[in-house]
Amino acid sequence: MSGKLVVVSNRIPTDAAPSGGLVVAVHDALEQSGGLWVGAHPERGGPTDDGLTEIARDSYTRLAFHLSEEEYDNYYLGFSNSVLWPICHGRIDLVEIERCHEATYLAVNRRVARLLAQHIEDDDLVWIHDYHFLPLAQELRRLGVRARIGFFLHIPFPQLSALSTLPTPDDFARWLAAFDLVGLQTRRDTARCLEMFRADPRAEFMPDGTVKFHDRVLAVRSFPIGIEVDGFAAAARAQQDAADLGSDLGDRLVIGVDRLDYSKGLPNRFRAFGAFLGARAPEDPRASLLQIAPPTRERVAAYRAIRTELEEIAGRLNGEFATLDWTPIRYIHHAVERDLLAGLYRRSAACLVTSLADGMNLVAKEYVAAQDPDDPGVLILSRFAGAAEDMTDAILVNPYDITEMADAISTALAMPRDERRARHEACLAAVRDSDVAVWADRFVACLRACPPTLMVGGPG
Ligand code: GDG
Repeated sequence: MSGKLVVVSNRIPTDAAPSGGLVVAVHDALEQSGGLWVGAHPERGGPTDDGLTEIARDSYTRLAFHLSEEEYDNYYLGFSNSVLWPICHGRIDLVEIERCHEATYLAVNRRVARLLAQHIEDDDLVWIHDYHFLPLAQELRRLGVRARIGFFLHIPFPQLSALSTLPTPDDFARWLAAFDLVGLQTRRDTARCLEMFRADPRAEFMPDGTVKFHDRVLAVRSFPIGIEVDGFAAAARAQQDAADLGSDLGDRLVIGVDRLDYSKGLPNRFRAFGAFLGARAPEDPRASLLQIAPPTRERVAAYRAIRTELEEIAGRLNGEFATLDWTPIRYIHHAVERDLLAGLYRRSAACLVTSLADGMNLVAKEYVAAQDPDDPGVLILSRFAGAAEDMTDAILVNPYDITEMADAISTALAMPRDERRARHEACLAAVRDSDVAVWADRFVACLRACPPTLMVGGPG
């Protein structure tokens, strides 16, 4: 019998009843096991070396570590989001290497390990989330932690060649080898991770598919993340008429919802919508693109650049195609409330997900869950999103091919109802298979099944 579950993630919910699929799934898993959730304090500048601050305690406890402004800049915006994020998303041209960013990233992980280790018993299960904490297991092992430690990477596993961009490329494999279980979004990511170990002379493959790295053995598996399907569908039904969108959005709505991130392929999406508008005959129905793109990481230059680029494209296309009573692109640069979003998905005849690289993409799953099964809209989905691996009945597109995406918009808007229903049914089955509660249970069960760690330490 295992002890408690300990979860570590960069963001930690501060409200009593957290919302959002992943947060709810982790919350439920913790409630069952009476565990501990540790993350960065939402307010910066608190005492950085003074233990963990309790944020909430009910059926489980939430504890936060503090980041100074400088640590936030170097660890979060710097190494995490200006080195690891672009490397994992195949944008090594955007990598910004600064020695002090790397040093702070390692120092924050070392400190979190020290604060965390006091709370971990040998029979606990420790579940660490995402690229902010790649070296955390190695640091915990150095402190003698013997508990099983699992890692889930929410973003794509980097291509082998991109890893060479890291200041010390060999670190990546060593960091991962300190975990007992490495979970990835897709089979493709799993293959990439195994390819990295195969190319590493320090690694050896065991007959059962696990990887032996010095004196440790780790399992690498895919756990495709999903959403809370029934809850999201119910919100969409309840909210479908909630917002008055005005009359200038035309007859058909095409929706896009993304954090304003260069990995989401927004400029090409806008260009494709422009190409679709350019090919439209005057008697064709008017379609509008409703793009919701809340800002993120705005202090990183690449994020400011993408915002300017999009505003320019949207302005140009509206200038060219708008009429007095029709705005073809409505671009909203702030967050929309979650239930309202569910209703907007349901009202949209098509959804555009055009990521150039994406671990999974939950928007694709939310759109499918939100549809009326009798008269569903059509999902247009990038082949480069993890979601495309199992949602093969969406219209799959190459996000670098503007003409193909423009044609996909026309095809989606003209698609007969029978075909829409058949595609939706198949996509919905895939979304149900990866329901987020099932995802969390699968990961925790797999971690629990890992053989206990016998040797502590290993490669320094
Ligand atoms: C990372 C990986 C992986 C967006 N705008 C608003 C809003 N959102 C919500 C969406 C969706 C979530 O944010 C975005 O999730 P994605 O999966 O699409 O993308 P990332 O944020 O990049 O997430 C990704 C994910 O982790 C989980 O593992 O799938 O590949 O990159 O839920 O609905 N929500 C609200 N208002 C908005 O304006 N309420």
